[in-house]
Amino acid sequence: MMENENKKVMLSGIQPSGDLHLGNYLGAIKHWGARADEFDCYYFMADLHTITVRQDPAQLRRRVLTQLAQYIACGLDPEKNTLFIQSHVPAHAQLAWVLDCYTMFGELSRMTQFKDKAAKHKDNINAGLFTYPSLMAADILLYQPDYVPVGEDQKQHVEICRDIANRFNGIYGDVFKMPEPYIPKVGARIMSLSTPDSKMSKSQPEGCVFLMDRPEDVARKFKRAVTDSDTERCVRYDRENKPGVANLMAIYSAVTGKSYEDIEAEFEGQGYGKFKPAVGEAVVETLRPIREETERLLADKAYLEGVYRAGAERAAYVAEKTLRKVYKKVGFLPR
Ligand code: ATP
Ligand code: LTN
Repeated sequence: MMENENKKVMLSGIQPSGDLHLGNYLGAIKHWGARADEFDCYYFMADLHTITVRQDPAQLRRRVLTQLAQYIACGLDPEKNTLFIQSHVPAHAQLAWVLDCYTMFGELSRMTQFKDKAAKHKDNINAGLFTYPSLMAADILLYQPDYVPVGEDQKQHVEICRDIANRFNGIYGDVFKMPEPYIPKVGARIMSLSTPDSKMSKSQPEGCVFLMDRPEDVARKFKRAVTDSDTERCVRYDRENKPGVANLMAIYSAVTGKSYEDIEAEFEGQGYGKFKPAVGEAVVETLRPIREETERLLADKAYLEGVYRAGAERAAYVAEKTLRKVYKKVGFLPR
């Protein structure tokens, strides 16, 4: 049903390093399910990546399962998308090792995420944190995808993946297909509600709206959202001078489908007092069915187990095929 030679392939993953938030939804997951009939789709929980930062084992297990339930609740139908857990498919770690040997120290040193995380976790700058991009390249290249839908911050990792694939193909012929990052026009970079100059992120819970937040908490976070100290106080899109308002407009546009011009017209002459609760209300209504469906799914562990087992089996079939080809190309003697 799912594997079809003629269909284009789409693949992405998210680390279960915290609870999913509005940025993850609007920048990534929301766009994954939309093309499920047209594409052969693979979406996974990147648990191997998550241990680059210390995790509590029980929390990690809980988050992986919650994230799977959230993928489904956000509209990813397990019948149409292959949903799986990265550590269930050993080919990811196996190809990552091979690709490590085709990835340069210098290019890894330039990765923004590595520099940020190394600065944040000074006591644990481990080798995995440094080689994170070659594991991500393995995740991608195993499935020969056409598109990798991610938020803006992951673009650099998809680019290094292309560099690694190019280098490998240059030596061994056309082994890997060249993947394209697929970055949404609206929602690719949702900013924190409390500090609109930094991106909304689970590691900064304050200005972050989690998918499982109660409606009253979501509403409160929007009412308190930092707007701008300009005297004009009107709803107008100006990313540079009014980053707080621009961010709220991006969120409102992403959840309602309204253009920035429509939004400016809707709140003309009304100031921020009306605008902020309206954005909050629209987000509450977007998140309500997702939260309720996640809770329902989490109560049915047997169903979730069935989904991730079937997903791992389908994913491993495709991944192992690519891995065998790579092993042969580099000269490993078959067993
Ligand atoms: P971190 O704790 O590392 O900051 P995060 O909250 O940024 O984590 P990731 O797991 O790195 O989340 O990202 C998962 C996906 O969601 C990626 O495709 C990423 O580009 C996207 N994403 C994350 N944050 C945002 C955001 N604020 N706006 C839009 N997309 C985002
Ligand atoms: N680094 C990504 C998660 C990730 C990923 C991938 C995304 C791991 N492997 C492969 C796309 C394709 C992040 O969201 N931080």
